[in-house]
Amino acid sequence: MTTLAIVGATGAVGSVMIDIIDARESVPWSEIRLIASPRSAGKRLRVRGEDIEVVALSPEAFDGVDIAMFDVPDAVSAQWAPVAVSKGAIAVDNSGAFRMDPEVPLVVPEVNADQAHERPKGIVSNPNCTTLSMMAALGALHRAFGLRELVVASYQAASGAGQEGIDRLQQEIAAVAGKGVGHRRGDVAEAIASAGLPPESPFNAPLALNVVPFAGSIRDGGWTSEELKVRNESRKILGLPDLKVSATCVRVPVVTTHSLSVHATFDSEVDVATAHQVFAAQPSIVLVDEPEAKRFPTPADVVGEDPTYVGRVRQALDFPNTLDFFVCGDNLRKGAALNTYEIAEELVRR
Ligand code: 2RA
Repeated sequence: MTTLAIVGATGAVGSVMIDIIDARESVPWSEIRLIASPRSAGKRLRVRGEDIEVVALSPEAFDGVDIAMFDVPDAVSAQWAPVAVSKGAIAVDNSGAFRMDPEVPLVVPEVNADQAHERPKGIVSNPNCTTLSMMAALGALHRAFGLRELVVASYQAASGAGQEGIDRLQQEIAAVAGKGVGHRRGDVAEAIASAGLPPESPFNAPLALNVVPFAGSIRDGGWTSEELKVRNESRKILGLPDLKVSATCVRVPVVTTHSLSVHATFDSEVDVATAHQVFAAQPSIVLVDEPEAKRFPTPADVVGEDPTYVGRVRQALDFPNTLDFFVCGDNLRKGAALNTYEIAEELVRR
């Protein structure tokens, strides 16, 4: 008898968690409990053909729970994941509250599944979606060639900023569509303002017909929180505390699926054919790399998909032992709900 709880069940990622559970041929759970804020309590959601009532977050909500998957704001996780643990559950947390805690493993099952079983605080963290979108590919290459340096640029979807981000992008697109704007400085912003959208935006600049070189919040030295997460989380997941990492995180007008352009340098020699073999051997990667036939991954082809898509694999011309490639991963699935659920599956498997 194993009880799984979804905390944040009514949110964007919580809904994807339910979709993933629905799509599994079989599940190891005897009960699935849906937990959310008191505002959502009482709603009924269908999971594997059964109507389940959402219960309000409270200590009692964790009674009898074995594994609790959290997708809630950092402060809510910081407060409630330890409560779940005190009630006997293992918390699998998709917030930023515990990711860099040395006593909390940060797990991507195809890279470091074993670490899920060493959890002094009873909590396992799920990485940020930007890091996660490239981690299956990087983990596989690291095993083969030994990763030494990493330079990445992200192309992050609006849904990384939650439902508010999705709504804002859709409203901006509606505001500029058919207006013929984009030829004159400021005309995109004017069209958005004329449509009555508030000047405050989760993206700090127009996202429709634009790209925004800023995601997350500002930190020391001009780096953003997203860029530091890519650096710190990659080091922790790969077990490479001194890995050299430089990241630039950019928001693009895509609803869902983060992409990254990766420039990775290894200890040993690399070539495209061997890298292709490494990617092909990793079940969670789909290789789409036929540049002559104009076949490469794009976020529009990857949204709703579980695997990470990899393409444009090139041996760097001027950097020894270095590959350049492009990856796309659905930020709500592998980037959030799917990896969290795969951790829960790993925990129950042992
Ligand atoms: C973003 N990675 O894309 C963040 C969400 N956790 O905004």
